[in-house]
Amino acid sequence: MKIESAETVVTSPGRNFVTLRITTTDGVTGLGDATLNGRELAVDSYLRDHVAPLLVGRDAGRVEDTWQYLYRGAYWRRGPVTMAALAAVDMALWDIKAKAAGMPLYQLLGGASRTGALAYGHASGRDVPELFDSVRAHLEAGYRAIRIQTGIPGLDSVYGVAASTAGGGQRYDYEPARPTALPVEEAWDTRAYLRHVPTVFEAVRSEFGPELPLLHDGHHRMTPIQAAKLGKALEPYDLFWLEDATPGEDQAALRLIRQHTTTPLAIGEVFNSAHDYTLLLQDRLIDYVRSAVTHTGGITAMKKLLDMAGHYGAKSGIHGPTDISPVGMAAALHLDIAIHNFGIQEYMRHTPETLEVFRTSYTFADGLLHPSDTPGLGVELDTEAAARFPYRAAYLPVNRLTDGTVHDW
Ligand code: GCO
Ligand code: MG
Repeated sequence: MKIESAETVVTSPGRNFVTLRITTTDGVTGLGDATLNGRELAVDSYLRDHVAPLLVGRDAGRVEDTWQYLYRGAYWRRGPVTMAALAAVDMALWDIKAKAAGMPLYQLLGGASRTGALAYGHASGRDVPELFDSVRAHLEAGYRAIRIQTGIPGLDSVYGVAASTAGGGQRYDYEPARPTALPVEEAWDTRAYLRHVPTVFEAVRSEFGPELPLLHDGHHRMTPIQAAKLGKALEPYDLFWLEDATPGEDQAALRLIRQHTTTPLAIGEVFNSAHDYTLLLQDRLIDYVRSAVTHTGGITAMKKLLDMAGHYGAKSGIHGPTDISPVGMAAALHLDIAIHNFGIQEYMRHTPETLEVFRTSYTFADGLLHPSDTPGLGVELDTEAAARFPYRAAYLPVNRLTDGTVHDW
């Protein structure tokens, strides 16, 4: 079975997605997610201009060989654009292999290790009462683990807080990449944040009790010592994890945080290679691996990364915001079900428009996600629907301290 064509589809049903569709000489098609929020067209070009010509005529069954060919063969390796492109090829080839075998992908990854994947949703509110409403709505929607983010007194708009609570917060519609000519600029004050967050967790624990797994995302904004202080302050509230406490490229920062707190640590959504985790795993500085299948070279690379994490007692927490397309989400779910060291899966529901373009078959019930038993990844792309939603340039916000200094967003 040879690759006959490899085309990209860029569509914007509410937000931008880049999808690779590979077709074989036998007429089997496979899909891969290549979405890199705010830099979509760079990956589209990488795939169209540099990768697709290399794929045509290759044996579609040689997944590992194709991965190595594109990774080592490019000479220039790693980086978010390269690894998102590679991920899309890898997902599409696994999709084809599993469809050809007549099996859901997780069967080819070793079969099911569990009955479903525990998912967490994003509750948020501009203040605590609004946050409580959002937590309640998530519980009603079936979530059994919840991420908590709130507005900070004195700051106008803050990462992770839905601009609109329409729909009672049941569908979290926070989409930070806005279709504007220039990125929106937000203002940030870490000291105000550090004072406020423990009071929010105190309120949530007293309202919702000790059982509910609670998560929080620091979104790269703290220094190591600030993160250590927050981790310590949050210990009484028994977090499932504190995510991205410090900027991703500073691996040694996690050692300092670790020395001060027993709050579990998660990091990695901006990483794109298993090599980014070497120190973190070997020195046991983190508890959860946050990479996205889409940004870390696909299923082949993620399986190896998660197996390596397992050797060091770390678990998976695969990145799953709405900028991961339903194709990338399905790839995550097949891994979640198959691997031994599963931790949790992030799950923000896609908009109805997105689900019109991507026909999914995975399901969510009783707090658990289930990949379907449809052969392959279990997602189909409706290209006619995709064409109705043309690409719109969009940027993620830029963050500044209140004195104007550019800060991590
Ligand atoms: C998360 C992430 C996302 C990112 C987004 C940027 O934990 O879900 O932090 O919300 O901000 O992926 O494109
Ligand atoms: Mg995050």
